[in-house]
Amino acid sequence: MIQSTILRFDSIDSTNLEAIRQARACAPEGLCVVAREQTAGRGRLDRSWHSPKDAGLYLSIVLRPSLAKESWPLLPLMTGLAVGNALSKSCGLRTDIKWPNDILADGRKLCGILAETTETNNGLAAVVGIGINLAREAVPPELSDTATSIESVTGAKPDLEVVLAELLKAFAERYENLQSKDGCEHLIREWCANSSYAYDRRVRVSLQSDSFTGVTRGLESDGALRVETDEGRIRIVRAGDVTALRAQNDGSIHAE
Ligand code: BT5
Repeated sequence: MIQSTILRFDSIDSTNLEAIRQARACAPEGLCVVAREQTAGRGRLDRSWHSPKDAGLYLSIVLRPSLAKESWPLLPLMTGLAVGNALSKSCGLRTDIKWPNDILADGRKLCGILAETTETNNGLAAVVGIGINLAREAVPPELSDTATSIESVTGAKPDLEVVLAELLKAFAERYENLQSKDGCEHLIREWCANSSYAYDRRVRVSLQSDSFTGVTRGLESDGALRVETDEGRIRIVRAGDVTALRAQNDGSIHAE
């Protein structure tokens, strides 16, 4: 099982960038970078992650997975499950997962996950970054409709160290399971059982240059989302944003 050495920073540009720098400098698997604040926290597709001081848990883990390359996209899905386990244990919180890996509470985003790969002298490494909103201040006013924090949901800001310890434990267990025999199939089943988005959810899928609506129909073996379009065709989504839609009595469709 991976043992995490924790490297702590008061302030850093991005824990993912630091973990990538460490991986290139031969950091061992399991190295975990944690920062009290990020000055250039990153989301997917060059988006930013709001990371004010002491309001969230910002961390990134260096991995050197023994998995076929086509299964590496399962790493962020596995991380989403680990976050769910950790928040349940440390805060008694029930969460949902929106494909690919937003952790939601009361339908709002509580945690984001960013997985990246980098070439190193020891082979290709993966870096998995996790941002969890602990306190209300983690959520900027302009995101208050779509984002939330543990403090907003439970009424109390949790102890960062308790959440971190549970997270590293859950992560190590799930990572070991993923790399065991039938680990990938097992992960897909677990993910589908823990996400209200896996099956029969009406969604809008926004791709870089296109968007369409349809109903979710489970995951492919590499974690891609299957969506049945309104024309009855199955589309496989490997990169994109998903928004839940609800049907109105008049037949029109609105974002939830
Ligand atoms: C993500 O991207 O959700 C991945 C976020 C990963 C953040 C962690 S923090 C530790 C590590 N180091 C990093 O530099 N990053 C990782 P995406 O799905 O693209 O969502 C980004 C969008 O979420 C933004 O465009 C905002 O709309 C929204 N957002 C930004 N900050 C947020 C926050 N604190 N809470 C909720 N939503 C936020």
